[in-house]
Amino acid sequence: MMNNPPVVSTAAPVVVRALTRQSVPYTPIWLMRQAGRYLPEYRSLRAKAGNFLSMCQDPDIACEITLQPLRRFALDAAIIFTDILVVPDAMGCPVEFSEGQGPCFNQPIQTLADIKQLRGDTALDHLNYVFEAIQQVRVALPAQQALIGFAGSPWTLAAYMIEGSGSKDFLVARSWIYKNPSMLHQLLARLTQVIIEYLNQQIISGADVIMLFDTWGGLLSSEQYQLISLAYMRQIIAGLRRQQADRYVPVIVFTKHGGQWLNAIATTGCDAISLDWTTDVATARSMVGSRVALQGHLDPATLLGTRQALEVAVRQVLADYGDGSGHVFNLGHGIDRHTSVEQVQYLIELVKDHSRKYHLDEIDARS
Ligand code: 1CP
Repeated sequence: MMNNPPVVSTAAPVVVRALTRQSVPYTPIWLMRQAGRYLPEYRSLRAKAGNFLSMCQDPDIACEITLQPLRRFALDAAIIFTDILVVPDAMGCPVEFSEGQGPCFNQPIQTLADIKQLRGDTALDHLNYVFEAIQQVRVALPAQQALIGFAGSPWTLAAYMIEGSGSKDFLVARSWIYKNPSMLHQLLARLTQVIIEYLNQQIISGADVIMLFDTWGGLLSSEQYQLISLAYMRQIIAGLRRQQADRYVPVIVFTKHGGQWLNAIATTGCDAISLDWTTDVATARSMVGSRVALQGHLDPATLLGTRQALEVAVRQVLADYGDGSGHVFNLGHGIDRHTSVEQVQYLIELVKDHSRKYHLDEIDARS
């Protein structure tokens, strides 16, 4: 079955056009975690600001960091500088980012009372700094470059709130599926409502694209993935006001290690699926056909290898997708902090140089 793609203006950013499978002259590119510690200008701002969360909460700084990678590289999109964990924080479950230790919740969710105490409607009042930063970036960004807004999936956020920190397997959070299923679903439902309003407000503030980061969906069994993660992402997508008066805002879903569930993800109503590095683009395309666009999947480790190996890998990803629109070049996960800026520069040149030949028919069709 083919979904009818929404009609998007030819003046829309290239990334928006690719995500809605409209013709584009080349494959656009942006990179997960493109703002961050591999950039010297980020490190120097971070050293001055001291604290990661306070950088997110200052719209001027968040705007500046969002734009840093776009000043250096010919990227086709910016992603707003914030974190998925600002949402639990705004709901009254405070998060701290301590140096070298990752995120930490000092009062993890343990009881039904903890869930009932979380802010619902009023959580958004504590996220104004995100909306202000989005407005500032949208004003500063050229029209052809898209601004990506985002949120964590309800399951991914719940996993941190229950576990209290990052984890390899989130065993405490997963044990709730079998110990406290009704409490877990109440938490997921509450998060879902807040995320819908949060993302709609990002759209109103100027986000051109929305991405859902379901980083820990891949830890679930196939059955539980549908019930605990996908069902709530489906509700979120249904609740988003994607069609604005003057523009359409596509939605991307990223479930890390979700390669076996691409068909199910394609039924959520999303416009695109982001692939991690374990699911190649050709396999993904054969699974989902042209129902949704694809993003990803270059292994972030290729940026730590030789230039030759990077070129081979980039050409492979482009050839795997093949002719036509519907692909946004990206990594399979975030850039590693030890990546060199030269290698990122080279990656972007390679994609620009080698992708045009896959879009020749589209250019002919338009002229
Ligand atoms: O300077 C620092 O020490 C902070 C490092 C850092 C950065 C740069 C963190 C802490 N978050 C961020 C920004 C961020 N986080 C962005 C915007 C920047 C960009 O993409 O250019 C985004 C989209 C995120 C999203 C995010 N945060 C996710 C989902 C995507 C993913 O990477 O899977 C997750 C899981 C987080 C939690 C988080 N925040 C920070 C860290 C180190 C982590 C991961 C912790 C863990 O492993 O559990």
